[in-house]
Amino acid sequence: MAHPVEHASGTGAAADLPPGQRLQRGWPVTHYGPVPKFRPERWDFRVFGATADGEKRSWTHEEFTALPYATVVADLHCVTKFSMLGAEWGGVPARAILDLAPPAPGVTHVMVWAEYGFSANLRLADFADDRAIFAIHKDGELLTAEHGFPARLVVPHLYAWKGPKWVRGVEYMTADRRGFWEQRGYHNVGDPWKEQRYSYQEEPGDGPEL
Ligand SMILES: Nc1nc2c(c(=O)[nH]1)N[C@H]1C(S)=C(S)[C@@H](COP(=O)(O)O)O[C@H]1N2
Ligand SMILES: [Mo]
Repeated sequence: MAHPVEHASGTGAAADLPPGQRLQRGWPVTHYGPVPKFRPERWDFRVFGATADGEKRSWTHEEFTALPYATVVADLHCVTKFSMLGAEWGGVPARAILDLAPPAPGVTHVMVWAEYGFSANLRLADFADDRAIFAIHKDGELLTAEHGFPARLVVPHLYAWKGPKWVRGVEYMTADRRGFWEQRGYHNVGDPWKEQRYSYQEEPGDGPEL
């Protein structure tokens, strides 16, 4: 079932910057490791873990691009302090994945998986946010390889590392577990408006023991 996503107002004004962030001209490329080569015939997007019916789901690239589509205007805030404002992301809302492959009632968190084993954990509520989207396009153009083609997650209200580029699937979890950067010193929640950059800032309840 298609789920409508509101167009949010991204004004691009510097006043919109979370604390400690600065505006970046252009769009830098930031990631760990090499840019994966996209092979459409080998690509799939999987949902696994604690699904409602106990079954896994997977979509081929062709099927994935035929899923419900929406656009969201949102900013990207890198924890290394640059922000890119007001991009229009087009793609498959995270909500659509939750509707098409529902999680079991006990699911509290998700792990979003990408090529080469990169991962980011999210609270289910953050993933289910109306503005979280598996972007395929930015400002009407297909993402380039270095920016995450064929799809990247964008979670506008969290730091950008919570949005894996080159995504391959989602694991539904009944307990929290740290993803790639969350195991390597970044905050388990990652709210830029609270400046939750590093794991040493975590408070009880923010994440599992390191
Ligand atoms: N697969 C993968 N996705 C990733 C990362 C990464 O290392 N690997 N880095 C994240 C970080 S820290 C940021 S700031 C953004 C950068 O996206 P960009 O290169 O399109 O600006 O991608 C995020 N997604
Ligand atoms: Mo980042």
